[in-house]
Amino acid sequence: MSSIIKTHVELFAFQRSKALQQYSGDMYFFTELPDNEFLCVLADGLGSGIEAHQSAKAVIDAVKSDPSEELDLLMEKCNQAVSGLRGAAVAMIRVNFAKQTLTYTGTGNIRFYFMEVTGKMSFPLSTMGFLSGRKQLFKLKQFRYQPGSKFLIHSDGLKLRKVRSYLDSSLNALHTGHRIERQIASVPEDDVSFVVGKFLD
Ligand SMILES: [Mn+2]
Repeated sequence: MSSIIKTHVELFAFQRSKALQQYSGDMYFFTELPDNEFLCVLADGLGSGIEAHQSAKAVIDAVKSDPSEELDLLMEKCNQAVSGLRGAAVAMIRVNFAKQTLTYTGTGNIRFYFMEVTGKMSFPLSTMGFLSGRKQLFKLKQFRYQPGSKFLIHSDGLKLRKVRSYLDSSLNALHTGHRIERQIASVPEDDVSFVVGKFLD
């Protein structure tokens, strides 16, 4: 569990392993980039335990090696990185704070929700399948955000009903994250991770 307040976006991130195992098959990573940008990635290695962890780590390591790369090229790098491993579902967002844009891409069973201050919620579907080293096309979806807009990105270990009710409140990211966290079993049946963000003025 961690909470980070950055200049332009407030974040809350949470992770708990299946059966509280030592190795999580989920991994997330976020970083600020030059040019007033921000990148957030969530990877869910197939299965659980150390082999799933290795796939997720390969994805995150690929991202860390060149986080400024365009999202579709970054996905292809991740795709190559899991070749020979179990594979992974991956979703990533890049935010440009100057342009107030958020770009999303994803493949496999990771969910992404974007909530505007007007109450309009978008949940672009990720590409079917998962990263396995096989050639894929990655679709990008871009949104404009405003201060107060929120996003949620989570692995399939989180079973969240009425997602809207968590994102359309005026709560900050920390309290929104705590509300979501309360829905997670103390000993989960799958690796669980999520990142919630709220854009600031
Ligand atoms: Mn999973």
